[in-house]
Amino acid sequence: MVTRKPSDLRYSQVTPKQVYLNRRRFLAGSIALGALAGASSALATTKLNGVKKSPFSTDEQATPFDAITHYNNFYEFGTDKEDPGRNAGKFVTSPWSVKVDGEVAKPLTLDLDAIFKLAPLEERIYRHRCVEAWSMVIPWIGFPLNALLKKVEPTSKAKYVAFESYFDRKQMPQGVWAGIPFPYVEGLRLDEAMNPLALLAVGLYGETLPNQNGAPFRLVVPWKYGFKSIKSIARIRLVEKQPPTTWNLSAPQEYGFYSNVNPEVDHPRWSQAKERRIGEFAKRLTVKFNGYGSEVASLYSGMDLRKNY
Ligand SMILES: Nc1nc2c(c(=O)[nH]1)N[C@H]1C(S)=C(S)[C@@H](COP(=O)(O)O)O[C@H]1N2
Ligand SMILES: [Mo]
Repeated sequence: MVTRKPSDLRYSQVTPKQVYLNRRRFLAGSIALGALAGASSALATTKLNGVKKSPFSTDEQATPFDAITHYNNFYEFGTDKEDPGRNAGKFVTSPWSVKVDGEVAKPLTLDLDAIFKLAPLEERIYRHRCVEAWSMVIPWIGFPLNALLKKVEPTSKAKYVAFESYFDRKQMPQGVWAGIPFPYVEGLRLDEAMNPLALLAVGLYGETLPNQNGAPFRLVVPWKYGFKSIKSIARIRLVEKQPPTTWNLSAPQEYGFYSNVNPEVDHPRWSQAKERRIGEFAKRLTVKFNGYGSEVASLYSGMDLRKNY
């Protein structure tokens, strides 16, 4: 199912393509497809050019494309892992507009073209650890969130960044049954948001984001549980006070604002000590800050991470 005509795509680093089958052949040849690999319908994605490799990438084996795109949490499109892949195909992500305002000197409204041109695109192969105790390795394409934040010039009052996902109950009818409020909202402390690891992703595996992964652009915060990585962002606000976050609103005793990956602090209903890497059988030990401690641990020095879970 093709949801975007190549003629709709004018952003500079994108070239229209019908090489989906070539990509599928490439993947089948280079990666042993895991048990989750299924027949995937054609995705309306577009190849991204001029992407440079990042030193922040892990050299761990990337999770197969089919698992990354058919084992998703995107509750607006349903709560089963296969629902987003099934239901998000017709989600309209072009044209798109995102407002960046609040405590900033230079508020901005970005269209798709401006988003893709904001900063040089990098491939960042990151570990992803979901709070549900599974993990993946995902070859994202994007640019540091701090490139956008520097553009809008946060004022001295700006202490947090608040994010809001797009929500349209007509396009996301399955959201009614999700049991969480929409639009989905998330937040970071400004210094967390400025950390070079925090990424705004516009693609994965060399192409624009499939809708189920948060097209046209989403946050990726690799040292935090996956729910912090908010999808299909429509609004970004720099604010003075800690903003509300969807999972904390829904179950505050289970999900805090920080949500750093931490094997020492269990979820009240299950252990966080281990994780299942999608495609693997034996469980792995979960690493504090998802293995990114040398880059981010200093953000939390002096904080009690049991209280600030
Ligand atoms: N808008 C929105 N963003 C979201 C979610 C969601 O339900 N809605 N789920 C979160 C969770 S729990 C995870 S694990 C990741 C999953 O991202 P992926 O499907 O690209 O792996 O998205 C996060 N971002
Ligand atoms: Mo998650």
